Amino acid sequence: MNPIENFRAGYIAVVGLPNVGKSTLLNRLLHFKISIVTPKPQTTRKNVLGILNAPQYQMVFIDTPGILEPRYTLQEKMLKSVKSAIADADVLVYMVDAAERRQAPQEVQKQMALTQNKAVILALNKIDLLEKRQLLPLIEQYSKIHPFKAIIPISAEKSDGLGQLLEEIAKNLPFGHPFYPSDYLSDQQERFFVAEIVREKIFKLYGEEIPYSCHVEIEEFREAAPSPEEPQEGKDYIRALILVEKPSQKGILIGKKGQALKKVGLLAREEIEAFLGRPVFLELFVKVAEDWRRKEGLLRRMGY
Ligand SMILES: Nc1nc2c(ncn2[C@@H]2O[C@H](COP(=O)(O)OP(=O)(O)OP(=O)(O)O)[C@@H](O)[C@H]2O)c(=O)[nH]1
Ligand SMILES: [Mg+2]
Repeated sequence: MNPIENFRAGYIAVVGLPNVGKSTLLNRLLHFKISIVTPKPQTTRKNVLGILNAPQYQMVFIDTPGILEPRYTLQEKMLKSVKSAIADADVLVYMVDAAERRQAPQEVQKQMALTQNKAVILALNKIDLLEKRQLLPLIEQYSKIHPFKAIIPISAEKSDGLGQLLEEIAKNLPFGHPFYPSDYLSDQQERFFVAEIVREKIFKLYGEEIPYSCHVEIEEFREAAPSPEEPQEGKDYIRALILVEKPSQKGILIGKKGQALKKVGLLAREEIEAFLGRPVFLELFVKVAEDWRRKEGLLRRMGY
């Protein structure tokens, strides 16, 4: 028998409004923290690819930025990423926060305009915040607004309902060869994940303004050089540059006597070490790049 007859492979875009739990889902499905998660909306800014391999399928998930009405160039780029992920996908997992009233079925119906006639599985997330009796009527309402392939209540956070979701995704994938070697988890490089970890700590440690005005990039990533002249012998050296939009933000980010930034560095280093499985020496620098979120050229250079 042709092996392709029983192996499925395809792209699954995970899409939805900001903060509904898309990145959390990806991390739980892959059993690995591939995409950063924070309580703040608009955490994810670029598509993140995560590959789930099983004997019967290869699922290539694309975590996307939350869908929003763009107010500046960075947000336009974020929405473009969502649309390109949808265009590339064989199946969409459209996620809503079932506990959030703004995600009522009529609202979700409007968002279906974005789905480009793809097969859509509706994931009703955060059901851990609902009472059981609320669920059935909700499913019934959603079922009337779009011909979903399935409506699956889940709790990404508690890994509840994910088996059923995977089953449904698998059913809707085309038969075919895998796209990536079976030991691949993502196509991004270590640098990307390291920068994202730093950004996550900034999202978690600061209020409203700072997280959104920060961009993080890795300027230097040097693997440990076992030389006696090397001051940080035995550790990778990572220099991360944090760009902010205004001088005042630089001050807040750094904090009194550098204490605030130090905390970012400490938390980020711990997580980077766990991620890489080896010790690192992490240095953080802050620079002002006036209004970078609105500058096409800068954004392009930043990979948006
Ligand atoms: N109670 C509950 N909280 C959840 C669940 N899934 C995610 N969350 C929380 O919701 C918040 C947002 O989660 P993310 O995974 O960052 O959401 P996202 O959709 O990727 O957000 P953006 O990247 O901003 O679009 C975080 O605080 C998560 O811990 C869930 O099943 N139950
Ligand atoms: Mg996200």
